[in-house]
Amino acid sequence: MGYTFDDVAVVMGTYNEEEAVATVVSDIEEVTDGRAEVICVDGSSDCTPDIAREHGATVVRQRPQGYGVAVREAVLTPDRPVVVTTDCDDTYPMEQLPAFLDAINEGYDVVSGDRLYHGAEAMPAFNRFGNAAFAALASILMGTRVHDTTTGMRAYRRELLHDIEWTENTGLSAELLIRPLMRDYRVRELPIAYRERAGETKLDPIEGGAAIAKSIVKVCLEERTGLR
Ligand SMILES: Nc1nc2c(ncn2[C@@H]2O[C@H](COP(=O)(O)OP(=O)(O)O)[C@@H](O)[C@H]2O)c(=O)[nH]1
Ligand SMILES: [Mg+2]
Repeated sequence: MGYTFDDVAVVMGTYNEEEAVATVVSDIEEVTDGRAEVICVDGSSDCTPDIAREHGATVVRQRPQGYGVAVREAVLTPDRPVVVTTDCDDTYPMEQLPAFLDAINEGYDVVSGDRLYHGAEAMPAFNRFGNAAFAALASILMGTRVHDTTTGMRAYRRELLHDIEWTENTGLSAELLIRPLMRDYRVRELPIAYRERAGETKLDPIEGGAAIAKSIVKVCLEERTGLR
C-alpha cells in the first residue's frame, strides 16, 4: 500500500495573499477530499491568516523574513511523511496533487513541478527567460539536465527534508532541488500547468534573480567539493 492524502501535508509561505488564499486552500481541500493537512507560515499584515484558518489551514505566524525563511519553516513543520509545497498565489495546479503523490508512491524522493515544459505562457517573459537560464546554469554545474529549478510546487519525502541542512533564502527553491539531486536521491520533474498570479508578486525580479543565481552557484560548488 502506498501513501494516501492522509499522509500528505501541503505547506506554503503566505505574505499578504488575501486575494488568493481562499482559492488555494479550498482547491487543496477539494482535490484531497479534505484529507491533506494544510500549513501556512504567515508573515502577513492583511487578513490572510484569518482566511486561511477559516478554510481549515493551520497557521504558523512568523515575522516576514523572505521566501526561504518561511518555506524552510513550512517544510520542517509537518509530521506527515509526504510534504508538498506550493505558493499561495493560485499559480500552481492543485488538481495535479494526485500525480505528485503517485510519483512519490513509485519511489521518487522529490517530485518537482516543471512549469516550463508546457511553455508557461502565464509567466511574465522576463521571469520565463530567467527561469530557463537558472535551469541551464544549474544543469551545467550539476552535470544533470533539469528544466525548472525555481518552481514552488514539489512533493518531498519528509525524511529528506530533515536529513539535509538548508541554507538559502530567496534561492531555497533551487537548493531544495539541487542538494537532493547531487546526493543521488531519486528526483523527477513532472510537467505542470501554470496560471497567472492572483495579487502582487513578493519577489523583486532583478534583486531576487541575482540572489537565486548566486545560490545556484554556491550550492552546486558546495555539493561538488563537500565544503561549506
Ligand atoms: N511568510 C512569508 N511568506 C513569503 C515571504 N515572501 C514571499 N512569501 C510567500 O512565498 C510565496 C512565493 O512568493 P511569490 O510572490 O509568489 O514569488 P514568485 O512566484 O516568484 O512571484 C507566496 O505564497 C508568498 O506569499 C515572506 O517574507 N514571508
Ligand atoms: Mg508565486
